[in-house]
Amino acid sequence: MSSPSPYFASSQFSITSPRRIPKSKFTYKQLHQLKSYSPQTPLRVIAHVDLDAFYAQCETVRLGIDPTLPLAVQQWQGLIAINYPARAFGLSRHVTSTEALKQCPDLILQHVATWKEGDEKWAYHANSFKDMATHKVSLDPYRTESRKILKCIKEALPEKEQRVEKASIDEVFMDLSAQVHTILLQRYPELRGPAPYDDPTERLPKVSTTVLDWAADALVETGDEDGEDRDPDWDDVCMLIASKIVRDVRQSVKDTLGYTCSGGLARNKMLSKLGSGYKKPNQQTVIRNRAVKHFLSDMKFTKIRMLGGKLGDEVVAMFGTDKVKELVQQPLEQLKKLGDDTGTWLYSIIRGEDYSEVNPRTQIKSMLSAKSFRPAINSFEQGVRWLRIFAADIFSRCVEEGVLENKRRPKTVNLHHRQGAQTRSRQAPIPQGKPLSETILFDLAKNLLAQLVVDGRAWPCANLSLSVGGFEDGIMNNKGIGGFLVRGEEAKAMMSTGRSSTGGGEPPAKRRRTKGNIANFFGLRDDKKKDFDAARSVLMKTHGESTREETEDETQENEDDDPFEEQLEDEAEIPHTPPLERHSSNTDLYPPDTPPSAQPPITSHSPPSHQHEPETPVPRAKPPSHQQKPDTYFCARCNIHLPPSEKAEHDDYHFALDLSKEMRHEERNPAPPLAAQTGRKAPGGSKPARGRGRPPGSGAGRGGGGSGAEKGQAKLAFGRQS
Ligand code: DCP
Ligand code: CA
Repeated sequence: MSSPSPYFASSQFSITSPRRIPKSKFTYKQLHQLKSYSPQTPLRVIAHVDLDAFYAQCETVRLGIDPTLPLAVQQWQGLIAINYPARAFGLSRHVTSTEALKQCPDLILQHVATWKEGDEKWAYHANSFKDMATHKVSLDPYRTESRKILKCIKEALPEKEQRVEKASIDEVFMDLSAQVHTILLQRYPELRGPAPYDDPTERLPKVSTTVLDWAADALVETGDEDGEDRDPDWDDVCMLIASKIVRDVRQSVKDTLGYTCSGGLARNKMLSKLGSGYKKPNQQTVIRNRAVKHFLSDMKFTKIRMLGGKLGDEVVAMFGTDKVKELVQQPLEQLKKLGDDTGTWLYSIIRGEDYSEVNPRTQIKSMLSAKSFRPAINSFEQGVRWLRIFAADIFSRCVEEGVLENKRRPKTVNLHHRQGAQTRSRQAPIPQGKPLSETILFDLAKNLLAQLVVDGRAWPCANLSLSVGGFEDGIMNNKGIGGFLVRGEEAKAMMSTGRSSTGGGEPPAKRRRTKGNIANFFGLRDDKKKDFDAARSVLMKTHGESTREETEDETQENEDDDPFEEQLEDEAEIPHTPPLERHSSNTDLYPPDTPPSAQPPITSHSPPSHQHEPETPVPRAKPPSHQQKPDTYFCARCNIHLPPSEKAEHDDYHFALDLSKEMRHEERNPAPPLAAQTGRKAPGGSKPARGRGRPPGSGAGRGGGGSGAEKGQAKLAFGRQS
């Protein structure tokens, strides 16, 4: 709280008649909480700023085009951003470029920049909409503009009283509470000083002005008959002050960079975001506390953050409505059918309660480069070509993040692979002891793809995406030479990678591999074999020359057709984990039984990371302790790590393979009748003995199959489990 002020002496409070003077609804404590950005105060002011038709504006500004002309940004045949003059012709993201031109013949169509394989950098190519098969979209130009906008917004706010969160490429949240607090105290001296009787629960004096000038703001109505007649309180004044700040910020973006944006102001993030989308373009909307109930009541809850996707659909299906005003009729217990946390969160959010904080971390968390294939791609070689572009794309962005100067660097690399509704992913740590390079990224990515291919069912592939994550501040001081040795996890990253399988589509039970697939192992198809061999050789190469000879034999014998069963899980989503906070509302919007906001739901989940701890090949004599990690199964014959649940299938695969070798051998060198009569077994035992119930480690799965080709597997022993 501010130090005692001389102005306070003349305040309207006195010990003899403290309660007769009309007072504010808000307390000194709540005013004080503004200064520390507390989500608990109902005086809190959050703004959301969203660029209008962002990519379209980027192109308009870049090309110096008159912004009143209709323009759309094209990606292949589709439109991904449409400026407002073009929207006046009824254009939306759902139309193709051809249809759009019919609807608006003067439409300026600008294709996004693309990476062409082999090029050093993305570029704007003429007619690139025809190059879908060989080019990959680059959003770098928009990311660059996004960074400039963020910088501009921050510069328009006081350095010491700003809290800005980049929410997406063209959105930011700002918690203006502290800045508003300062301005409030400057402008209204009666608010300075300690609370009467030093009691922070004392009410603030009433606002001295009765009319607030909202300038050009779109003001959401209260819906109540006397809503506008009630005198302004300090929450209205806070909003007014913040509204001027947002107007100035928007003006600064326009003056400095030429972009228009829309703003929303309210007491929390959820409402402010709804506000910025309420009136567009180039406007700002204020949702005062007194207008929240009315504002939400006409709204579809599917427009609320986190309710736009699967969770929203689930709620609609369960309660048969998408309207807030109908859902608020449901008691908390009913909503808890969605789960306790989700139900409680939903109960609060549809009443306009959201206590999530504006997170000022604006640094990049991860980077992703992806491509959807139409038609799907069908070979390891094709996949690798795209990975080269992804690696170049991501690396160039890493360079901008200061990776070369070791300011920041990612820790993990992920490859996601989609086939129909099923997705799978592989993850590996990025070696930290040496400078990151495009080649390192590419090699890791290639290795991950090889893992997927060797595991089977990789083709046709509809989408591949490579991402790096876990960005950390780099260590700037010199490391000893030992720091640059690749070892432990890093060494493993270079050769074998972690595994996390995800999926979609069918429920897991349906996806279990049928026994009939064993038979498929015997059918060798040249194209598949070639593909499998290419992937295998990538994995083998990472083990160094000493193992290559032996593994080549093995590779030649590999005949793969869907050898492994996938352990499938739901497709990954970004987890939503707003802070857990409890709050007693000070507003009278809802009845007293409104529960405190509780833990918001985890509306989705990340796939469990089955990242396998690597075993280091150097020095072999002293393996890291995690070598024994029980949740991994390492196949020394393939040099890959698998979840234990896949061990049985994997052993089946080797069994089938060995059996097939055996049979071929027999075809070439027919066994004497006597041998046949002795019941000569396939390596590792007979089929019935090799079902799922067999003891781990039995049979051919660990190089114990007895075929000559596998002798050298002992040299790969660094990956063994025990
Ligand atoms: N974007 C995209 N594909 C989508 C949605 C968006 O490529 N399905 C890109 C293009 C948009 C940018 O993201 O310009 C920002 O998305 P918005 O949803 O904010 O849309 P706009 O900024 O284009 O329009 P608005 O004025 O409605 O915010
Ligand atoms: Ca936008």
